[in-house]
Amino acid sequence: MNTVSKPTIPSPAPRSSKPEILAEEIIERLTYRIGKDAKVAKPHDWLTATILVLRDRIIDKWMESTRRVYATGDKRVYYLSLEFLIGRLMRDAVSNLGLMEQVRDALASLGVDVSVIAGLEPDAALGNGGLGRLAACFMESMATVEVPAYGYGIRYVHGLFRQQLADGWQVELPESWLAHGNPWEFERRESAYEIGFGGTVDVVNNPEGEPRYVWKPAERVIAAAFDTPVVGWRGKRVNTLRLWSAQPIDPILLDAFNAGDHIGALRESNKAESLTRVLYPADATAAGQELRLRQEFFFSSASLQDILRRHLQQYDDFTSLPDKVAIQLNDTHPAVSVAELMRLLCDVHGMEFDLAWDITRGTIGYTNHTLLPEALETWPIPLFERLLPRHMQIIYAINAKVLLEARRNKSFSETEIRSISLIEESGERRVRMGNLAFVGAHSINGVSALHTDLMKVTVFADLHKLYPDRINNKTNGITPRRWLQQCNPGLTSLIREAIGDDFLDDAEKLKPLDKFASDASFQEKFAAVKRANKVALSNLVASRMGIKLDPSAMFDIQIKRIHEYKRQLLNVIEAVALYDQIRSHPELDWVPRVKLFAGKAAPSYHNAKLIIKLINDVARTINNDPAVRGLLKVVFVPNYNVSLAEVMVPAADLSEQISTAGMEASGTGNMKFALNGALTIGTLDGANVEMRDHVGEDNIIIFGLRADEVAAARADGHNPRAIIEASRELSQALQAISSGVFSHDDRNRYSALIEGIYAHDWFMVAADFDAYAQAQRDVDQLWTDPSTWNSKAICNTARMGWFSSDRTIRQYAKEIWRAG
Ligand code: T68
Repeated sequence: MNTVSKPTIPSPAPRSSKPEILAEEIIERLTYRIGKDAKVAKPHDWLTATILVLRDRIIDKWMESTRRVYATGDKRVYYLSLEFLIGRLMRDAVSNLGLMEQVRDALASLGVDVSVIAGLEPDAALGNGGLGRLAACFMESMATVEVPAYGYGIRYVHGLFRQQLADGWQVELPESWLAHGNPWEFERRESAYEIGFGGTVDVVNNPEGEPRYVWKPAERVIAAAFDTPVVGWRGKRVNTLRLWSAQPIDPILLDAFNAGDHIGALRESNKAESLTRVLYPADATAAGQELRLRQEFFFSSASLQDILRRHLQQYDDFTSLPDKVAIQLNDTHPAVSVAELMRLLCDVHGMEFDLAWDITRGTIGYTNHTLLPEALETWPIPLFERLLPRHMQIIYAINAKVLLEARRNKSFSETEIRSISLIEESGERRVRMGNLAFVGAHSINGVSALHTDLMKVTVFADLHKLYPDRINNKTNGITPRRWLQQCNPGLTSLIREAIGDDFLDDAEKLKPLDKFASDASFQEKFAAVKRANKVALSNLVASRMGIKLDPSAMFDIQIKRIHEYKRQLLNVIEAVALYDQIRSHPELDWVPRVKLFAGKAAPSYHNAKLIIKLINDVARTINNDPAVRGLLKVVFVPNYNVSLAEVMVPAADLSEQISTAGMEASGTGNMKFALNGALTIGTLDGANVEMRDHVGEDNIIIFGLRADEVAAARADGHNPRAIIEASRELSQALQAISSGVFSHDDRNRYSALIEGIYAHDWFMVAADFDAYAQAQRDVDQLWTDPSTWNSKAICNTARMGWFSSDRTIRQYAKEIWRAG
């Protein structure tokens, strides 16, 4: 043993944030870390140097946050998510550290424009849509409301694909956000774990108790940790986003290489690395492929091993786990964690099954994000058994326990018991991940009030009957730092002038802005900010697409994943109907509108891709028709991502939230737009319902069938053909589209798509069309009175504070995690 006593190591002096010092340090990093002379440095070199300087300011606070949770023994929250759609990080960090001006001045003194280099940062798209973006907002809010938290996910080499348009069709290109390195991340070599797949399970009988099971995996890979700091507002706390990367145990098989098998020598290595190479690009559908199950298990197991190691470092055993650890499963993607935590506790740490089960349920919470049947994950038993033989046994054991409980409770019918089972028995036998997550969690939450109510009567009706206290609601939220302060600095300054700074720390303190809704001079300033944001978006559209927009027209925006239930199709059919009206009635005073769309379609989702093409076909025809006289423009902006949303959201006058009622779990884009002073046209779906309650029904345009009416129409045999025949506008628009008016090169391109509306209209496009078109004309009417429009827009901003993700996180912390 080495007996030399440990020296006292001094901590580095805290960093100054004066612009002169920042500038000096930027030069220092540029020279010694990047190896570039300032004279020849390129904008991306300045960006990296600036990030490295900021990082140092974050590290001090990061270490302090880590020390604090060790000292206090506070509960830690672990957010397990296969997706984190974080976007760019520099502006977030600068703004939350309160260094906006200092960094701008420091760079200016070096002749560098901060906005130019900020635009070069890659947009980290480790997610598909709302679910991934929610995880990113939650990370920022957990740091802000000072919940000690870790996000756990996968460090995909390729995030969501880049979207290009080729003749109006979506084309997918790889996205390589790590291509030039990532100055935000730290590799943690000490935090690496072995993850197994396949193999066999040995049973060792134990005369003193339960038999011991030993899983002998056939394959193993290493999960290596990469940490990114997440800074809360005013730098209060810095939490960690830990992303796992798969690495081979043997990087190269030298024997094979030396024997001349150069490709075979790398086979293992390639196989390991392919595990975390790409994000699955489907949202709202279960991927169903083996690699996906491997990804799910890989990151669940690595995260749980890490959590248990950290717990044991600080506490004696795992009986305190539910008091010191909360694990939140973001949808069912990490649901295999239920079985893996059981395995680690029982097989690795020797705990008795029943105690492990209590601890597991005491620790895990599960958030459901969808009711869509095609999105509910199930895995074929043969696949599951082959890949995770021990987990399959554990799932059977859990299932036996749960079904026994249901059978003891005499009120359950055989049908109900079948629907509670973790195993789907009809047809091919499959493991139901939703049921596994439900029974393994003490809390199951939905993401809006309506969605939570529907969960109780649809997917989880029978499990809810068995465990009536578990389902609860946590309506989604968005971080007002990124989605107001950073993306809309003009509006932020205006609000500060009017009501002071309190709202910066508590979004619900936007309320006093209500008083200014009818103030004519404030309305003017509010409109001027909106106009400036519209000019900025117009410049972006002009430079990327060569299309000129008129910023005085109404900007009507629908941006989100392309999906039939989100009904971009309803929007574009209405555009066709309006086009028809404008040409038929040139004498009327049409309100000039720009209809903007953006969003990606899952590469395998045929109809979604066809809808993108339709929007582009319609856009070409309308935008080039002189008879329209510029009164209507349709634009599909390619490659929607977080950074594009940050420009489009502040520029919207009208926000389209028009999903078929009962199908959008919550929506979060809806909240971003309203906070930035857009009026919403929407159905009573997801969080739109609660938005109406908050902003007031005079300040939102609601139309269409409600969720119960949609269900009733579907059950009673809805007759879309009759509805279409009764609506001249709709039948003409559908006729035009399906007969090839917008697709001369392929007249039948849209016949099947439109035929679906006539035949079944599953998404209620025909059913809601007239109500939607009428609502749009009401919107036009409103637009002609700018003072009324602006006052409603101001009310939206003033009353949206409740939708801050700080509020959501406080509710999770209090009611689910009992932390913070
Ligand atoms: C979204 N879900 C909901 N899923 O659609 C949206 N799915 O209403 C809600 O606001 C949001 O979650 C946050 O709660 C998704 O975004 C996915 O992205 C997804 C990804 C893979 C597999 C299934």
